[in-house]
Amino acid sequence: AFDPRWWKEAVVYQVYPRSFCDSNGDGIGDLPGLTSRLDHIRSLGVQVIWLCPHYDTPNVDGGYDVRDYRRIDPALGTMEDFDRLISAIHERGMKLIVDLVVNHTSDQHEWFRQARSSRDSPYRDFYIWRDGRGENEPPNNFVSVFGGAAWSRDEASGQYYLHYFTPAQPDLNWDNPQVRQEVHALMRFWLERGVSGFRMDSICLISKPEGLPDLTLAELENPERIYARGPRLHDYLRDMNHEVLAPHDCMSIGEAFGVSYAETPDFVDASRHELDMLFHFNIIRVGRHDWQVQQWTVREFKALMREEDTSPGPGGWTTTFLENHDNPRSVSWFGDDRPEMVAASARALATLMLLRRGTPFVYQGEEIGMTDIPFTGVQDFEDVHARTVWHNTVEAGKVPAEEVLPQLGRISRDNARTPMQWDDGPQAGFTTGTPWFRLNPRYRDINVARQETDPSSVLNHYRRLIALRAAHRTLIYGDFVDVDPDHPSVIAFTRGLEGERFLVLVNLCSSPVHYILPLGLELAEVLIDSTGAALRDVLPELAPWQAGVYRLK
Ligand code: ISL
Ligand code: CA
Repeated sequence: AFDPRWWKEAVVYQVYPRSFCDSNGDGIGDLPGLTSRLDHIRSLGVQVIWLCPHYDTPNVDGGYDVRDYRRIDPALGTMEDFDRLISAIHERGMKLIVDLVVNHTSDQHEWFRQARSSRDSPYRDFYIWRDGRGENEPPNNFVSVFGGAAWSRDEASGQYYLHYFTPAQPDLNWDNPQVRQEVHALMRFWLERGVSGFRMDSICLISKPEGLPDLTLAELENPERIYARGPRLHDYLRDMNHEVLAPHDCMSIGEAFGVSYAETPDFVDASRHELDMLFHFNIIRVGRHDWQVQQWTVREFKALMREEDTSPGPGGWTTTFLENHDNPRSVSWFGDDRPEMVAASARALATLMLLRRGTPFVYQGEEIGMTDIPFTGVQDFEDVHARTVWHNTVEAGKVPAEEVLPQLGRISRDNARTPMQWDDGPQAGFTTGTPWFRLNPRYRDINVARQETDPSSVLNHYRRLIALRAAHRTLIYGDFVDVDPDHPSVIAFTRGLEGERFLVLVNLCSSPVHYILPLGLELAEVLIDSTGAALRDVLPELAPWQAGVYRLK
């Protein structure tokens, strides 16, 4: 038995608007630019677009610092541009969801300006203020997610305010009912303008720990685990669902930063009336702890896929993704981005990402296998997280630059934020001006135009996979079984529903592998094979990064 929903069947395409397409030559991607490229998105077969923050912002953190929730960032366009974008999306039979950034606002938001103007301001209690403990010591030892203290002292009143991210992103006080009402109202504002749901930024952090006690040394290792366990979190989510989401046929995805797999059903089980899905970061963060890069294995990756699959419980649903605007390019992290392997490994990753159980999220550029960019020094980083890490490690004299730079280069969020590579012309077709952030030099080889005409390109592989998923309910709702948990480089899982069974097979390494199917499995038909192999040639020799989906007997 399964519970069909449009948002389970959809594939979502994530747009980071500043880096997608520039329409007016100022070097910054914008809403008209996105509108002009909708046919590309539509051609993938996706039904939903997730737009990263489009709100008025001083842009300290890529728009995740909102100054006005009801205004469009003038760098991205006007409200008319937004309305035109929505209509053009609807004309093509697609829907739009937007980012909801309400754990914090910008310090330039009118509420915060009022709040900091005096202790008696009616907005004071919109944020979290405390006296320090003694001279120059913050109220407790909370650390920011980006590193450093989570408190900043406001000179005017001498009190500290809490910020889980940068000091320019003060956290809202959700315990104040007025704050919750304001958030509900702004959500309705966008729903009434035609959006079909929200990706909720840092949403699990909104309820703050009771009494704000110090973190223990162990807790300081992963402070988000404590931040995501506020006592009233589920009350606030249920309230939001009841007040805002339930009356609309919309979709909601919460960023599960800090939430464990075991806790997932509490958020997404349909009977809870909270959220539809979560984004867990265990898979995308395999092989790293904050900025530190570690070894990882395919076995470990498969174990996470299994846990992720069961995490929502029988009454819930999950997401599947290998990229977003906060992480390196998947082909550089999980794949092999050398020129001779980049396309094959991007096809392999697409196959396992799109055919797992869950709503898939494709990040702009992932569909052509865009790669990480080279960094030569700290001056190359735009990412406020990378710069904060540098400040707290190298500049603080704690870790040598030679150790930090290569790791930061690999994890920097900048890797995902270089301009979209449309063609091999000037500025990759992204802008006629000077791009706000440097282009990846590999755009001459890796671009949409070039892949358009090549049937075996990464782009066309995405299109085939998405069409296949849409054509088979089994690939959407069917169960997920990892049939070979122990193999060191091959991922083999089945999807089954009502007697039909498919096998997804992916060789996750750059060498050929001699592979025998687990006992009892026999291929009956090739639906998609990245090497174009015919049924009798698929096995036993798997080519480097060979990937496919096959009907089983
Ligand atoms: O990307 C991270 C660190 O580089 C994550 O720890 C990230 O901060 C976390 O997943 C929350 O991310 C979201 O909220 C942040 C914003 O900077 C991210 O871009 C956003 O996705 C604060 O709004
Ligand atoms: Ca522009």
